[in-house]
Amino acid sequence: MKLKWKLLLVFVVVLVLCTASFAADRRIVVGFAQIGSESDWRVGSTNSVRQACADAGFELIFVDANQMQENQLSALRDFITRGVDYIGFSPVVMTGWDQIMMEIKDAGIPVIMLDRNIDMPNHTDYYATWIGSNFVEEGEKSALWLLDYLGIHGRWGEEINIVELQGTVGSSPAIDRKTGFENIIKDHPNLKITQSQTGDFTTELGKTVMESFLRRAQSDGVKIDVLYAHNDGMAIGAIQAIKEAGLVPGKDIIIIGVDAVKLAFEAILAGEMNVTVECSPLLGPQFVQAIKDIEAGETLDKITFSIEHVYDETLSKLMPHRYLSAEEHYPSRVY
Ligand code: GZL
Repeated sequence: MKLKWKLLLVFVVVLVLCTASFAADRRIVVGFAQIGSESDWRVGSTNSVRQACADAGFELIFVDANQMQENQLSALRDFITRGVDYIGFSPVVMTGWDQIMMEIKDAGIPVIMLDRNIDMPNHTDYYATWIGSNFVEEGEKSALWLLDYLGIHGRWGEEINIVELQGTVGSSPAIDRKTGFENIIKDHPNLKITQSQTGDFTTELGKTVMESFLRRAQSDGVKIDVLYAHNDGMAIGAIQAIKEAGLVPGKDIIIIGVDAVKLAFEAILAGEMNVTVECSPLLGPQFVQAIKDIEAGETLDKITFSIEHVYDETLSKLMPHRYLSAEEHYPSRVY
């Protein structure tokens, strides 16, 4: 073989080895635009993402948007400017992302949606996958639990007045949890939502709005039988308001929450709350795995649901195939 071909062969081999070495040593940079720290659930979500990225050796640029869309938008634009390898993102509300998602796509940066979702034309074209919970199912589970609970307490068919603490207005969990709950109660005209207002997923506003629900119920002479709170944080705030009004939460008013945070388990064990429908924030490992799969050249499913349960201390004793014991599972809770 002529010398020049030998030299060319050596050059190519060296180039391939250097490329392979660079690729193996390249540290993946991830930009994550988190909603905020409005609830224990959100803190659990943040901890899960941080831990999973640290375990994977990724460089994480993390932004807490304090529940403000403009902060998330500026974080996403900064990620483009910095040329991150991947973007993770849990949108505070569903709309207002069209322009930035097109800019991210033009920049060729894969997006992994976590937890909440966006609403724009052909939205699945703008992210590699969405990982989270089925919020409609969580709303349906909440209403089905209530039907089972009323049934075993001989209150089937009784006129039941429900007040609803909605999550952040315009967010996918608030929209879908309301839809799911109403999907079930629409077939039971004795179950009525008499008052419904956002508590923005916070304990403080949940208490304030529950105080207004109680005042109005007293002035209208329309008692409250059930509280359906779109997250446990608001339910905890409402429990404080109910106790300050001289009523017994969990007995005078049935308390339904969503998330399955530790404080909800503690309230259930104290008899002040009746049920919590799990919505797992522990999505960090699935988030990292999605990045690794993309690195390996795989095409991801557009939706990855997490597995979730319903915890109480009443129906779980009678229907263990459908409901789990809060007492039994409390020690293993991590958020
Ligand atoms: C649900 C998540 C919600 C939680 C709230 O996936 O987006 O936001 O239910 C949190 O606790 O604030």
